[in-house]
Amino acid sequence: MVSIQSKWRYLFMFLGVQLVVMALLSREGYQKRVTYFIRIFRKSDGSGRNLSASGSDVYANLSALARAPPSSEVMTYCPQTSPYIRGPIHVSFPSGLTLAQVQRKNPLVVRGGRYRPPGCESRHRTAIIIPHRNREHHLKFLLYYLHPFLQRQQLNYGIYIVHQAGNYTFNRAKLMNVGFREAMREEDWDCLFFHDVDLIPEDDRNTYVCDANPKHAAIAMDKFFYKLPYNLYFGGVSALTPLHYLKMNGFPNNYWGWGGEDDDIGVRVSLGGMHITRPSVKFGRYKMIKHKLDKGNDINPKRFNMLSKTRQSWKLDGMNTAEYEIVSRQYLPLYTNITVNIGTEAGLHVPPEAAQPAPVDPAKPDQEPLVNS
Ligand code: UDH
Ligand code: NGS
Repeated sequence: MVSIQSKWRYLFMFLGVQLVVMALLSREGYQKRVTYFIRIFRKSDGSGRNLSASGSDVYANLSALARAPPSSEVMTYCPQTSPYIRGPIHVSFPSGLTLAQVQRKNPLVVRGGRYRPPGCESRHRTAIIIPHRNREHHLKFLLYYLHPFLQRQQLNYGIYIVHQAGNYTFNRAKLMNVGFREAMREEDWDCLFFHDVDLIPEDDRNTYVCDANPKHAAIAMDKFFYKLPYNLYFGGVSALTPLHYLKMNGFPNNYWGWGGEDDDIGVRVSLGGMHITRPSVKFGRYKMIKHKLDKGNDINPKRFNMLSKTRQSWKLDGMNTAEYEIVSRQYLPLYTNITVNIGTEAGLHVPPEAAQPAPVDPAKPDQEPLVNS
């Protein structure tokens, strides 16, 4: 038999335990942990959409742009800040997306992937340069997001894909030199964005215009937990004016394979008497389409040695020595496709079978690209 006295004792003990639990729950640290777990559960709704990444549909207000009043005789400049900017963008990668769909969703984009705001004169002329080979699946998603993103910013823009011909080792920086020269041949662009094909901007306040100094735009990528991986990082997406580009003698031509070329470009910024600027971590957010190292883009074993010599080499290798041959130039509905022969490490006219590509890294035997959609 339990006496009335001991019943009270149990009741007080029970209330005491509850009090302790409540005190713990109300502590800030605990609340944070609870919120963290709630977020994990909210991440997946079963449809595959990432609900933790809030943000609006990048096409939400595009019809308003198309309805902008027709230009009067004298075009006035667009406002300093575009009224169509909305902030965070929801980014996901639905399967089955086609280029024809992207084209239909962007009726104001014309031949070669060009656009001008319909109702006003843009204050900025921006060329997007995308080094490319064998990443059509990524390109489709980038175009899907980039076109409306740039239109929201009321830019006069053009998108250039610089496609490396052949199977020889990939050379990202040299393709950008080609993109710079070929884009400038066509139009007096005042800003060039050098843009990896697999990076999708997640906030349209990250404006695609140039700063007084070279700008590193991809400051916060999801793969680096939305933080800069290291202070001098200049990879992914960067923006330079033609003057910046020439001051640093463009980009190096001799980084064949993966790694180091972006660090070399970062060093060139300071060697050219400039410094790197960046948008805020809140705006410069990017989602990367996941993949592995590509076939033909093995890790460059010479990169550290080359990086140690940038100070001596930058004036001898760059825009002033970029040798290439344009294979074709196609003005497609959503972009200008420039296919280029950039040669091999042995030179422009040495047949690829005679030139030896960089050896495969034994630590990376699996070179098959893997794409998530
Ligand atoms: N690119 C291509 N085709 C290729 C290789 C590269 O189009 O075959 C372009 C593309 O625009 C890409 C960019 O070059 O976004 C940069 O190449 P990358 O995506 O391979 O480099 P990133 O550093 O990713 O972004 C590499 C992932 C594996 C790194 C392993 C080494 N630690
Ligand atoms: C550095 C590379 C950069 C590269 C960065 C991020 O180590 O080219 O990592 O790489 N520099 C050298 O190798 C010298 S990532 O995590 O994106 O694969 O961009």
